[in-house]
Amino acid sequence: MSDYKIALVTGASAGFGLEIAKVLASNGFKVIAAARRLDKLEALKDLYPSLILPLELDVTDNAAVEKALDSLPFEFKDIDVLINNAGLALGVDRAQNCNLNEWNVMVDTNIKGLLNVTYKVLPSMIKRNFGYVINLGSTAGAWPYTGSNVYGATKAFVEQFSRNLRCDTQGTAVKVTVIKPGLCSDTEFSNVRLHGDLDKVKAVYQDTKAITPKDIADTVLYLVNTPAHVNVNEMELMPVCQTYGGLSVTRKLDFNKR
Ligand code: NDP
Ligand code: 8X3
Repeated sequence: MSDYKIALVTGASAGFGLEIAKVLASNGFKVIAAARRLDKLEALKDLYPSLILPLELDVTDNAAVEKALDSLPFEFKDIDVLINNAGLALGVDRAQNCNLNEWNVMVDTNIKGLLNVTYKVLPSMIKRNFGYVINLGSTAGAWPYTGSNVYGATKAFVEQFSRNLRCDTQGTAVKVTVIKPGLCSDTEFSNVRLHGDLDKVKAVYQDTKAITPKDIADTVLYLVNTPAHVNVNEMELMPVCQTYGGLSVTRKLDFNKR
């Protein structure tokens, strides 16, 4: 049984976040389940009525984050575990063909949203000398690929911010981990990224056995059960069917073409 009792999971209406909330609640956690789609969170609450607190929240709206977290009921107030999971990718085009608004949405959600929530929750953990911040990065934060441009860069931010949080929490019992998954299926991620083009979504996972939300939720469960003196800094997970790409070379590149 984990020493931690209360978790805030952002992006709990789908994918990893939904499964993390379920697994934590199944293991006795009180879970503040945050996302924009309240109906999905209410459905989650129906499964664990006394353990789930649905919280309609857009993490990009800092005023809303402040207000929501200041208004938590007493029994959910002291957040022990923060799972910064809300995030998204938009598009797979090369940078020169991208949509600036989509870049900004990724920055606002994956970087600023994560900061808004962390900024609000971390001080109480430090004050209580007790807590755990788990951030969802991605293999895309470390390993570049065509079309990853801003998405990968936001996840590189998450990775380095997590490392820097380890430095800033030094001297306290607060833990920080960044989980960096690779190819994962059974979430809405590719549907969002590919703007609902189901054929393209299907092609992403065709003939693979990708990581599932359950794999990620079990990883979180493992982390929150590590001994108090152990900090797992980073976890990079890929399905066995995925591995690193090689460096890419264009042969016979025409420098004179204008
Ligand atoms: P999903 O699209 O299935 O879920 C994303 C969740 O984030 C949803 O609950 C969504 O809820 C929430 N969300 C999005 N924007 C906001 C916002 N502005 N405010 C609050 N909540 C928001 O994606 P995954 O579960 O696959 O991904 C979860 C995390 O894991 C992301 O950070 C993603 O980058 C990362 N990741 C995913 C991988 C994958 O292949 N699936 C691999 C590596 C990392 P709602 O729309 O209701 O607000
Ligand atoms: C999601 C993994 O490979 O689609 O973060 O970028 S990938």
